[in-house]
Amino acid sequence: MKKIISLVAIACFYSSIIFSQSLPTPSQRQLQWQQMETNAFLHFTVNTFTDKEWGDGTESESVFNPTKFNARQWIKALKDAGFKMAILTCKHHDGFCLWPSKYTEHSVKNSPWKNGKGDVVKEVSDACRAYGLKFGIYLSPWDRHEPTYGTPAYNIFYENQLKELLTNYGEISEVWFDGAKGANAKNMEYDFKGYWNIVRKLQPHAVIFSDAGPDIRWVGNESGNAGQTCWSTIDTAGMAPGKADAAYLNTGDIKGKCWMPAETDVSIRPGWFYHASENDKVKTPQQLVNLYYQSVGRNSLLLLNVPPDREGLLYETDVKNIKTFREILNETFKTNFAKDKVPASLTDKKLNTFISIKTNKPYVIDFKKLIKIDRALLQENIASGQRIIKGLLEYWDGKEWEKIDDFTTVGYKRLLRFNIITAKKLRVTISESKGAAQLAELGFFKASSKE
Ligand code: FUL
Repeated sequence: MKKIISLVAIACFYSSIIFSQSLPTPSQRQLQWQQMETNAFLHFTVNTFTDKEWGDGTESESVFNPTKFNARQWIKALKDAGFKMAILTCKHHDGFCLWPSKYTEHSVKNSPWKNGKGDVVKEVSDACRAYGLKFGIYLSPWDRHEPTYGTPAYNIFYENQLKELLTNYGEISEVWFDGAKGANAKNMEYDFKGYWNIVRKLQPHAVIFSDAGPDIRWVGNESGNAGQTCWSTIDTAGMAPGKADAAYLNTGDIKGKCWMPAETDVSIRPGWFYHASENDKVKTPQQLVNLYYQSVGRNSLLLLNVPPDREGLLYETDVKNIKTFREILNETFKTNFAKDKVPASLTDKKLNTFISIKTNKPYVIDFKKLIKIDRALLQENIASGQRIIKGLLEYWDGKEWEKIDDFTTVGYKRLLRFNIITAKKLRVTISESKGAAQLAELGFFKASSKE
């Protein structure tokens, strides 16, 4: 564990010196990742057929038989719903591999599906390419089937599997290292440093997720809630996958020296895997919209799990709800009332065109006519670091300035939801910031009635 901690700490120390005089800043891959906003998780394995959440590794390969398997149906549905990447559980804790790995017999090659000739990883990665989505992999370190688990030989086994996935399936854009491990699991000292080196070498553009980064951190819960205050910076001392302070990860750290934005992973269903008994518990489009505000709207990224069913298809309710979710968001954010009322750089949807705002110098937007709004959007030019600590949004009621809402961190994106107000003028005041704030985008909207 010590090795991992020092690897992350050294990387952060150097990046803070190289990229900025004082503030930590994102790497290119982190910057690109954050702007994807909504990605999808695909949990699929023997559990789908045994109705479990955690398989114990004794499942027979014969249970895996998705009779109508169609990865293109999954990815088309995700594409239509605006998701930018799909991350597949290539191997979950049960050890069953969705690709015909050379290193184990516990895989699709011994299942009845396509007479053992199928490869889910290939079909999903091909479908992603066909529909223009990025593709990411989840390879559970905790493996309840593999006999070498608990010995140093397991690290070699794991690295071999990682290499198969990183070399045979084209571009991989995210690698998800799950820290989960059952309370009674065998002791196992994972060589995370070695795993991460392999990712860097074979897929240098991929972001690496774990509780403790090194690129992306966990948000600290599985309910879809980034902190109201959410810094993209943390300090990784004492942290490792499976060993992290959830509350600290949730808010990040204003003083953190390491740029490591939070990813909010949450399932569209109560469980991570498909269970027919949960078909009437699929989150509604409105609940999904709430998740968007609570994650992307708080400087995080939403990784929404949409698990395929036993036939090997995304279930109709899930498909319908993600589609409506996107339609609602598109409608809400269609008309920005700030357009043409503020410098073009604030509404051009580019982070690197911005205006500098000094603290406690209110920035006034005069619409010259009455407008009705109930949503606000702020974005920082995070390439120069995350600066805004605190701010205030007010409207002119004809006599004086009235508070609409106050906020803490902005970072990549801050969305504010408030009761509808009618006003001719608004003003934004940044009351605390690490130097001048670099405001990249500003928006005021009237929410869709379907929210
Ligand atoms: C957890 C796992 O134990 C769950 O099964 C799921 O994969 C979730 C995303 O991560 O740690």
